[in-house]
Amino acid sequence: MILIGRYLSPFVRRVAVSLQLAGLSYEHRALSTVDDLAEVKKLNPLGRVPALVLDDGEVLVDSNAILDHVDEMAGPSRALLPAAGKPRRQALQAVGLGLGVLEKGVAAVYERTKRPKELIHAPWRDQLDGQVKDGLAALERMLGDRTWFGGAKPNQADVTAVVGFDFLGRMLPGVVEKGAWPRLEALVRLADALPAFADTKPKA
Ligand SMILES: N[C@@H](CCC(=O)N[C@@H](CS)C(=O)NCC(=O)O)C(=O)O
Repeated sequence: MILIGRYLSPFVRRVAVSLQLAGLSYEHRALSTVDDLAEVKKLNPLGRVPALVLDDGEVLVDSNAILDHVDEMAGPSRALLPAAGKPRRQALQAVGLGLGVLEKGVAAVYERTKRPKELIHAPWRDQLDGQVKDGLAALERMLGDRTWFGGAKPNQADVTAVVGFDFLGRMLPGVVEKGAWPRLEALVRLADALPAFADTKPKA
């Protein structure tokens, strides 16, 4: 199978990390939605990444839908979302919060980078920044004193929190300031020691 998109995208990276943690091999095609838009659109009419091209040519888009299939391919012992009950509910809550923070962070980046300077709407930008900070604080509380959200080993809540926090620190350094979320920082350090995270980490 072929994973489409650059690891700079946290949505692409969460799929890449998940495939690697599940021990599934894939080819990586680092297409950009800016430079390779026409090619990306052949796979996803929205012109977004990630896309995952399966061996029979079927194309999956949207990281959540892709990860559902990754878990199915991985099987119950390696799936990154717990199968049922409270552990599954809790993991899905943390994933939902992590993705929400990421969406707000991406909107905050676009507010700064996609508009002419005089059209940046400061109250909206500040609201987005506040939502990012409040969401990270909630994630930090949710993690609490645990090493991983997943307990003894990383689950999908960890993958999403790590790639999301890493991305936001890189793209919004003035908002996601160093030292403000020590537990999430420790989670990233722990993850960086694993090949699945280290091999997909964008260069600084
Ligand atoms: N909900 C989607 C979001 C994917 C997404 O926003 N990808 C970004 C890359 S970080 C993208 O392709 N942006 C280009 C665009 O939306 O025009 C997912 O989880 O896969």
